[in-house]
Amino acid sequence: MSKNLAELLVETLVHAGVQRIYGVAGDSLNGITDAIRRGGLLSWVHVRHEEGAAFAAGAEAHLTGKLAVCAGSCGPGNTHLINGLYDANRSRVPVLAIAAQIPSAEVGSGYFQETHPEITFRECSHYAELISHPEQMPRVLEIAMQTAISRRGVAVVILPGDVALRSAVAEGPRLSFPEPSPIVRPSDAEVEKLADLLNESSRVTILGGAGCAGAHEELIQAAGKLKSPIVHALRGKEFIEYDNPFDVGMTGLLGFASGYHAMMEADTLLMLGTDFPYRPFYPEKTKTIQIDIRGEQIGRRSRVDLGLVGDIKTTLAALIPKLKERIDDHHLRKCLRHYKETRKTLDDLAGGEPGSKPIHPQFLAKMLDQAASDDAIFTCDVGTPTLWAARYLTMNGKRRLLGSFNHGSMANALPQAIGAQTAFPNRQVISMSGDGGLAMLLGEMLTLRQHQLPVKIVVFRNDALAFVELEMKSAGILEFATDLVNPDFSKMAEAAGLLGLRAETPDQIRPALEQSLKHDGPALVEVFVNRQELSIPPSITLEQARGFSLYVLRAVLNGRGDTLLDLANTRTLREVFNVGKSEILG
Ligand SMILES: Cc1cc2nc3c(=O)[nH]c(=O)nc-3n(C[C@H](O)[C@H](O)[C@H](O)COP(=O)(O)OP(=O)(O)OC[C@H]3O[C@@H](n4cnc5c(N)ncnc54)[C@H](O)[C@@H]3O)c2cc1C
Ligand SMILES: Cc1ncc(C[n+]2csc(CCOP(=O)(O)OP(=O)(O)O)c2C)c(N)n1
Repeated sequence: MSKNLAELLVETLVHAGVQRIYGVAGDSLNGITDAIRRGGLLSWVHVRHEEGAAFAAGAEAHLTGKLAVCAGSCGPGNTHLINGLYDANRSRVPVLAIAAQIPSAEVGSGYFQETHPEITFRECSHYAELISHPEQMPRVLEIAMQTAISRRGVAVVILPGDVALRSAVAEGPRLSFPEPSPIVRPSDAEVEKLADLLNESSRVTILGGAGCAGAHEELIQAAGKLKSPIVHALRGKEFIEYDNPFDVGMTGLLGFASGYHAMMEADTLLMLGTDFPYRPFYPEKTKTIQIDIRGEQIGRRSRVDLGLVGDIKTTLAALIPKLKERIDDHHLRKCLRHYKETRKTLDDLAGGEPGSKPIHPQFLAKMLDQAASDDAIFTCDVGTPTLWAARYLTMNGKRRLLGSFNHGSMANALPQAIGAQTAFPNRQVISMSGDGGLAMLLGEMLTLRQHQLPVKIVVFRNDALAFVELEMKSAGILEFATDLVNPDFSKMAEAAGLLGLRAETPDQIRPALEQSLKHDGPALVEVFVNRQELSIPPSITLEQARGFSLYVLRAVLNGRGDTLLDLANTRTLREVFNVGKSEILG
């Protein structure tokens, strides 16, 4: 008997190196789940919400660089995937989504659960096509996989349940070649021009992003010759910050004053593999050079004087021999000094005395950073956990950091941890969860139990949507609709079969973290952190505040969360940021 399309689909995925599918089963997926069961070569990772499946697949793809797969049954089953798929697509990680469809004969009749995934997923994918005929398989599936891999994003294959059970025409997968790895760099003349511009400049600052992955050595060499400080955008943190004598921190509202000023004081800004989105944080008068593998990214965020298309590693390798060794390192030294001071200010905020309340979330983040293993994988929820991860986690080239940094969706951390732990069963995986974020996809705690995934959930419990409160305060709006009446998360965890622990004072944190990290199974540590903690942004000008609605800074807490400083009190801000009064928003 010939195989059916579902079997051919599974065979094609296995042939391409796919190891698992994250999803929730359903009638329209029965052919596929049954083929997985019978084939025994692909595993089915049963999650509790399809959004979790898409986030998990996105995390796997981010960490491995390889295609990861999720699936949802027809109608609501695959509609639930959508938010995680947006995230994967915007993070440019290769994810294939299998969207099952209602019986093919019913399409167009307004049938039970009928949706049109070709339309629904259009905006969050590079490819979304319906398989309605056996002749289309495996070609359409292979086009989808090739698209996800080569365009680094999401592709969706839509397959009606009945079509999945029809006999295949083709005997097996058609394509069999390793993923291409072309060398992409600007032309010799362009590299020459790039070198000339940099050699002529006297204060070069590098802004590096996720596109610097794998280019650490070249980045350090280039910065060494140029004597340039390196600022990173958040998605570049895991690739840039470690073993980096030129590191001056991050920029942006969650960033460091030193990162901000290093960019503002440069005469030439060299953007390497970054799409840092916040325009008010770019210098206006500086000469800007941008290098990106995607031409369409160039000039999106800032005016650019020289835009080049190339892979960062390859382009820097071609550039470095053409760079003159700069002698004057005044700009670099100044920025490094500033970084040291900024780092100290931030570290001072991460203190905690035994028995004293409240717990500063900075302290928790720092404890976590110290307790975690050398190759831990951290995920952080959108909300204040992103802030604390950005500022207090130390990267070392082996650790990884994932968030929903480009899409900015809450509830990302736990399902991303599921994908990370599934792909790397022997590594420590830590989800830095907000209490709002955790509750949003709380059911995924059960996935940990179901698959015995030893993920450690650390809950930053502040009984609020604290990041939103921060935004409200900054905009001069009274907090409203942000209270969270929370359960005892540690007891819920226990009830779900996880180890559940609590820390209510600073001295209880380290023992609880260590106990959870040693525990051979999933665990949750609930830590009561200060609700009113606010962060000090690097600098805010009137112009920037207009362009960046998150933070108008009408009110700023002093960083310890107990004293409200009016922004009119520019004296304090001047002390903190060392900037002139006219620069500060009144
Ligand atoms: C609540 C919240 C607050 C945030 N605040 C901040 C903040 O204050 N500061 C901050 O920095 N971020 C912040 N972020 C994250 C921010 O939204 C962006 O996600 C981040 O700045 C983008 O980082 P990136 O430029 O490294 O990555 P991306 O936006 O992913 O850009 C990477 C670029 O590199 C290119 N590229 C990829 N591979 C290569 C290659 N091999 N060679 C060349 N180019 C390549 C890509 O085409 C792309 O243009 C925040 C996020 C959240 C959720
Ligand atoms: C799906 C989704 N809904 C709403 C928002 C808006 N939002 C951003 S941060 C945040 C609060 C997050 O709260 P929590 O997880 O408790 O973390 P906290 O900031 O309190 O530490 C909200 C509601 C969002 N980004 N994503």
